[in-house]
Amino acid sequence: MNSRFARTLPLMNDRFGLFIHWGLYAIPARGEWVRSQERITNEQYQTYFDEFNPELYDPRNWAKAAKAAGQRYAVLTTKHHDGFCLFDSQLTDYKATNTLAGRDLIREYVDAFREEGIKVGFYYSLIDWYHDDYPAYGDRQHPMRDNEEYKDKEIDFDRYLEYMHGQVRELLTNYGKIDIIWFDFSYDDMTAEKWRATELIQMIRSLQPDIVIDNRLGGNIMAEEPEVYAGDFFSPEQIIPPEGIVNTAGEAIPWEACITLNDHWGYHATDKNYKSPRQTIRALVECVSKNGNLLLNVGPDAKGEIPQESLDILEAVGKWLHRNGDSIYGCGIAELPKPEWGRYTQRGNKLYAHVFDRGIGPIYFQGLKGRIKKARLLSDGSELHVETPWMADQYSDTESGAFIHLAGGDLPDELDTVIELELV
Ligand code: H79
Repeated sequence: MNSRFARTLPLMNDRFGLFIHWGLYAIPARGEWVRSQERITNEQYQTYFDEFNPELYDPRNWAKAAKAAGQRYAVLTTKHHDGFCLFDSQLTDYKATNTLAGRDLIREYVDAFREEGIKVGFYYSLIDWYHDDYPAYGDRQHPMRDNEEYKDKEIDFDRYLEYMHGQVRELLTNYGKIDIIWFDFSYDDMTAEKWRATELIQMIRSLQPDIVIDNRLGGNIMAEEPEVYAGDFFSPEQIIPPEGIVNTAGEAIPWEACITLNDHWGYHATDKNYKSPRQTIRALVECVSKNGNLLLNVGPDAKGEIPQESLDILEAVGKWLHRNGDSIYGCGIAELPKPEWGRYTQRGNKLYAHVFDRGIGPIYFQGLKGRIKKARLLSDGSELHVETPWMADQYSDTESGAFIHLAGGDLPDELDTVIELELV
């Protein structure tokens, strides 16, 4: 990774974070895009502002769940596309402080996650469906995009930019050291200098020199000489890049896949299409094996609690990481190609074999003949033996490989069995 991304390195060692989408849309419980999909006006949406009363909101519970899951950073929606602010902004009345919650919910989030030693990130939506000066009619995302009443409305986009920049200033001034700012998102001509991105980045860097910024303000992070606002990491959504990410010069680019546990980011009452713990663990392994992070999303409900299904998955991943975290934290792409039976991750001379599918007989490691100093099962530390199966020397295609015997009929851990190989 080139020096341009030096700032991003600590976050990339963390590998696993918690994404939290929470706001007024938890009440209709049909996902965070409900306003746009159902063309809900500000007036109609106001009922949710009036009702918002998250009596069970205690971010210490969220932080404990994240900690137990093995997550080392978190990113929470300070404002999503609907414009509602969880923080006590001086620039709007459309904020949690003015709801029945009656307080700055971001303050408590920051305190709770810091308390658990988890890095703190802010999601901030560039798009704003509440602000009068954000383009509405004809904007393909906006709830009022085809509402004739909005057709001849005059807007002053500079006023929106002042508001948006001002809110970012508030967020990066009032809550101490912030580790990540996660902007969402540019589209069509709503990108880069439209956001006055150069100026915005200068302000952000001056307020928070070590903060890590995503690549959704626009620009091209893949370029050899990216714009100042092109971001610190690449941000694929709902997909793990097939080949990892390199720039046009072939250099590795830091990246983070954001993936939600069901099929919505915000709370959805009937979407029970959850990933399994096994899929989730393997997604994390896949990201790390390609030099990426996983930002895994939950959508707390209107009362402020993370759905039980999501908590169960987080807990299972945490149990696995408790024993197998050495194969994730600080690890990245391995020096060997992807093996037939699973994936590799690597940290220095420690190579981690994630065995997803063992077949029968010993497990074969192409290219590792004479290179394995020590092999053990990572989950319990027990040693494993490198062996030469009967007549193996007669197969020309196994000359450079090593075999390791793993006891038992099937894999010891059906989620992901990890063999730690100390290489010479
Ligand atoms: O905050 C989360 C999403 O709300 C936001 N980014 C993540 C992190 C986002 N989701 N989708 N998009 C951005 C891209 C836009 C997708 C759309 Fe659609 C397709 C908008 C309208 C059609 C998805 C499907 C949302 C509504 C239907």
